[in-house]
Amino acid sequence: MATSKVRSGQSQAESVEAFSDLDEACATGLRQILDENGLALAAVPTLSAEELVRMYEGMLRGRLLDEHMLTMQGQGRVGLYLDARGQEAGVIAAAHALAPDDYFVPALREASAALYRGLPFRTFLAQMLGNANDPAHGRQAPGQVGSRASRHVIGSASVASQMPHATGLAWAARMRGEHTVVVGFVGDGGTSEDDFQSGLNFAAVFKAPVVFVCQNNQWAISTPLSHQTAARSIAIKGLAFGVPSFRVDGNDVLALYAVIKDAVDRARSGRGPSFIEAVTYRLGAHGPSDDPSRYRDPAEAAAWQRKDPLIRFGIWLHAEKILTADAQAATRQRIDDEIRAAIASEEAVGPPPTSSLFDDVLAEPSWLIGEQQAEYLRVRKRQSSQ
Ligand SMILES: Cc1ncc(C[n+]2csc(CCOP(=O)(O)OP(=O)(O)O)c2C)c(N)n1
Repeated sequence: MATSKVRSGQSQAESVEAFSDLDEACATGLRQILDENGLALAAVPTLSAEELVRMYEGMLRGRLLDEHMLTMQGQGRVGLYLDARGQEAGVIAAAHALAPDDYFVPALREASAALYRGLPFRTFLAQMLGNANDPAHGRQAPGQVGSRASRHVIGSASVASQMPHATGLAWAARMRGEHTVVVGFVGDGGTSEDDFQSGLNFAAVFKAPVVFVCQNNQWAISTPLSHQTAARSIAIKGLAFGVPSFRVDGNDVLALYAVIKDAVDRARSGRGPSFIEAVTYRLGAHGPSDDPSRYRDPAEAAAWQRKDPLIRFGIWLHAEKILTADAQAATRQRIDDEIRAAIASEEAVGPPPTSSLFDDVLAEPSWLIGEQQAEYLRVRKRQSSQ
């Protein structure tokens, strides 16, 4: 960011801290590489064909997974699930920009990043189902997945709590002398929370190696963006904290990757945080109890459907002869088969043993937990003999 210099003898309060026209343009314009018809308008970031195909597969896996999970949720086979249909580009661009040791701190809809970064599909499902294979023994809040090995922090339903969490992780890594970068997600609704400001401010002041991505999907349940903020953009808020901030087409995975990768590199080299607004749309409902037809115009959703990030990327990959339309259809079938097989296997696994309720509660077993466990088992035994 371009800021005017503080002259010697002048306090920071007296100085004129300004951001440049370029900073403002980056935070209020719309960075785009692929247009809505899948045509490249600007230089494509350096990515091998293999990487591009992997990113496409990651987005497609997220989409298909969402469709299966929503069906299962409707049938009462999984608990709460919040989907990311239409928002896959930001999730996969960020996941691809990170190194394996970096951390991903999801908001509500970024579970497919965990799969992209190595969480086995069956473990993901075990967590969704809370079955005996679930490393958390079914105790995790519904719909929240996490992976220590893949450094995907378990989701928190508390909106915007991810901002201070991401900053804290990044700051801790910095204090330990590690080169770890953290990406933290937030929604447009989350930007009205205090945690948004605390996270950004601390990261900016202490140059924490963190990249914040706001999935501006236009709606926070039934609150439209126009009721969320009167600011010219969401990204421009970052400039007030002294954070380089960018507004990007959130359905353009190439533009998002380019901007997020730059931000990750900046963070890793000690140049502090960045803030990226991904302008996208929540194609589906907020969650299972929400009916968007009550508050939004179906024409709006239809217009965004035409900007679908997967279709756009698919058209470009086909035109570049990286992945033909037939190969895309075959990929869809293969991933769908994988998902169906994993669901069948994990649904056949029973619930965790009831005794596991008492495992890992405390580092050292206590007499109190022991007493509770004995009482619980006594009651269970009596009930099963009745
Ligand atoms: C601190 C807090 N306040 C309110 C809620 C209730 N709530 C759940 S989701 C949501 C809207 C979130 O909107 P946004 O941040 O834009 O994310 P999106 O759902 O669009 O992905 C709200 C208000 C909550 N979970 N946490």
